[in-house]
Formats: sequence, structure tokens, C-alpha cells
Amino acid sequence: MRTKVVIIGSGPSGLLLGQLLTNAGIDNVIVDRVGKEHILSRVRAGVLEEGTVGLVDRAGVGERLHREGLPHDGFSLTFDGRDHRIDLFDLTGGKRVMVYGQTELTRDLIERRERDGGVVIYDAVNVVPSGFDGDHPHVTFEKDGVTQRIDCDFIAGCDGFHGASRKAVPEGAIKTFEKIYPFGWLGILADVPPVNHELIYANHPRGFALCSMRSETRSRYYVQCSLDDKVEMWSDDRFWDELRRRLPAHHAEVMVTGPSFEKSIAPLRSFVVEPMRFGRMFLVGDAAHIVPPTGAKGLNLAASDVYYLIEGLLEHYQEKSDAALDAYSARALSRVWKAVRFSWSMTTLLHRFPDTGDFGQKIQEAELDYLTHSRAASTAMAENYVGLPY
Ligand code: RFL
Ligand code: PHB
Repeated sequence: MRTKVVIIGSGPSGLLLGQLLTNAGIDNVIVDRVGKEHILSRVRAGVLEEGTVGLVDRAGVGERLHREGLPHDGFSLTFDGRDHRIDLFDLTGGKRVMVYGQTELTRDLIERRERDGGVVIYDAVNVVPSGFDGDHPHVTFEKDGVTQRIDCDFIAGCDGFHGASRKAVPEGAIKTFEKIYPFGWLGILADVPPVNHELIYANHPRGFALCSMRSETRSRYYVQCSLDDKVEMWSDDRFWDELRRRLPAHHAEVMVTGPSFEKSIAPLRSFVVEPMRFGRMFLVGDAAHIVPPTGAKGLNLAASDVYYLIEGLLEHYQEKSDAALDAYSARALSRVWKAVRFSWSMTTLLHRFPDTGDFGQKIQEAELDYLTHSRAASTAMAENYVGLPY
């Protein structure tokens, strides 16, 4: 088989890139190691920047997002029993974010690809990208016990943190930057109305908590937990008790609880590889970088990578120039590092670190106090939260 671009990974970055290529008439094939049902069962991000929404619109997949998504003009930081609202709209001169689940976005992208007759090869085993350092890149895999090979012009490694693309790069050609945080997030989904009409990021002596949502009747809540914790250790009752204790009383008292239908623990890490291009293979999204979810940046960075890569691929095929492809890695990384910095700083500001000590604790309190009293500090937070320009 031959195509122009093989996309490894059918997550949001692979599907979005595939749709933008298809819309431009550029043949592409997506290969994923799991099946559609599995992909649609993953619960992840919930906050989309305007740039991400714009890219989804450009792909022609934004109809349901605009109908069902919840535009948010601000969010609350709570600490010391009080609320401090970050007024995103006011502080950024009219920008907001959209709350819409990654699972729903992925469903919209898959349905659109199916309608267009785009190829996705699910349940592919042993996916290996090769030949990308020369002129004959190709991807091999096994499907139903038969080895297959797809030759192409370019490979897009959209296969997430545990994917095959990054692993195929020779060790000496890639540099890794990593920070592991000493805690995780325990998250639940429950069909109860959100405790607040906007997100609440809570700093509390018992640990961080986040109140988010998927709709007016579905809440997504998180509490900072120990890396040794297992989901089985957290009954729904224990979760609700802990969440309530980490919120100011006026929120805790009105919180509606109910049975959860999803519960999982995610470790927190910051991770970046440089460069993001290796000959004719490009790394995109989580394959190249991971951020802790505190700044809601993971999915949005995957989208900005796609933005830079599609620009390069369109220029290659339509204008016979490789200037934008050559600039891909540097342009993407420049935005990635700013989001890595922001996610790290929000994580540092809001969580309890086991080894912080009194000095670290005082610095955190001073930082929160500064945020509440300085429009400049709040503006910097808002500007990063809504997403820096592409
Ligand atoms: P994805 O979504 O991980 O998709 C990668 C796809 O590649 C496939 N794959 C392979 N295919 C072929 N061969 C292989 N060897 C393969 N290995 C993997 C996978 O099956 C999958 O279909 O990466 P992508 O597209 O770059 O998208 C990135 C986002 O998914 C990610 O940044 C965010 O979800 C991160 N993230 C969160 N971000 C937020 O902004 N807010 C959140 O609340 C949030 N929660 C999360 C998260 C990521 C999590 N992970 C990765 C465990 C919670 C979790 C649990
Ligand atoms: C979510 O809704 O899952 C969510 C929202 C904001 C974050 C992280 C996760 O910062």
C-alpha cells in the first residue's frame, strides 16, 4: 500500500491532522494499536483554547462542539477559605475557553472520518516506522496475523507518550527533559450538576482539588492523591468527603454527590523531547511532550503542533516549498516550552509537595496573595490559561 502521509495514532492529534489533510485532498492512512471502542472509552482533557476550537472548525468538525460545549469566561482559585476569580474575558481583552470533553471531540473526528471514507487501521500490532532518515519512509505492522507495509512521503508520530514513533529514533539523535511530580490526580466522573458554574482550582492543606464539568448535569472532579494510592482504596464516599474538605464551606455545602461511573489515577509529569522532527518523521502531541494537567494544556498543545505541521505539509504539497516543514520543530517547541513552564508553575502553586517545608509553604502563600492583589499577575495567569498565540 502507498499513501502520502501515514499517521501513527488515532487520538485527537492524529485524527485532527488526518482531517485537515483529507480536506486538502492529501491521502493519508491512520494506524492505531487499539480499537475504536477503546479509543472512545478514554476520559481525559476537558478545556479547549480558542486556537484549538478554531482548528476544529477549520477541520469542519466543530458543529456539535459549538452546540454542546460550555464557553467559560473565568475560573476560581480557592485557598484559605476564600475565592479569587480569574476573569479570563476581562483580563485577556475578550478571550474565553470552551469546556468540551476530549472523548466527545474524538467521537466527532472519528464520525467525520468515517463519513468521508478515510482509512483507519485499528488493532494493528507491532507498528514500526522505518526509513524516515532517508527517502523511503514506511510503516510496518501486523493485522490479523499478516504483516503489512505502507510506503509514504512522511510519517506523523501521533501515538502518545507510550507510542512507537519516539522509540524508533536512535538514542543519540534525541534529547529528553523530564520532571516527575511526587503525587497523582484521582479523577471521577459523575452525573451530578457541577458545584459551580465555573471551574474551581483549590489549594488546601490536605492537597489540591479541581472541580470541572462535562455538561450542566455531568461533573468531573479531581483530588491530589499519593502515588501509592490505588483506585480500589477510594470508595465514592471517601472521594466526596475528601473533595468537600478541600473546598471552602460555601461550595462544599451546596455540592451534590452521587455514584461515580469512572474513576482513575493519573501520575503527573513534565516531559519534552527535542527535536520534534527526524528526517521524514514528525512527532506530534503527547508523543513529544507531556504536561501535568493543572494548566489544561495537554490536548491544546497537541492541537498547536498539528497547526504547525499542517502548515508545513500544505506548503510542501501545494507550493513545493519545505520552509515551514523545516521550521516545524522549532516553532512547535517554542510554544511547548511556554506551556510546560505554565503547567509546572500552576502545579507548584496549587499542590502540597511532601518535601516543601515551611519556607516553600510561605512562598506559595505569598504567590497566591500576590495573584489576588495584582492585576498584572492575574493577567499573566489568564493569558497563559486561554492559550498563547500560535
Ligand atoms: P493520545 O490521545 O494519547 O493518542 C495516541 C494514540 O496513539 C495510539 N498508540 C499507538 N498506535 C499505534 N502504535 C503504537 N505503538 C501506539 N501507541 C499508542 C493510542 O492508542 C492512541 O489512540 O495522544 P494525542 O493525540 O497526542 O493527544 C494528547 C492528549 O490526549 C493529551 O495531551 C491529554 O489527554 C492529556 N491529558 C489531559 N490534558 C488536559 O489538557 N487536561 C486533562 O485533564 C488531561 N487528563 C490526560 C489526562 C492524559 C492522560 N493520559 C495520557 C494517561 C488524563 C490522562 C489519564
Ligand atoms: C477536566 O475537565 O478534565 C480538566 C479541566 C481542567 C484541567 C484539567 C482537567 O486543568
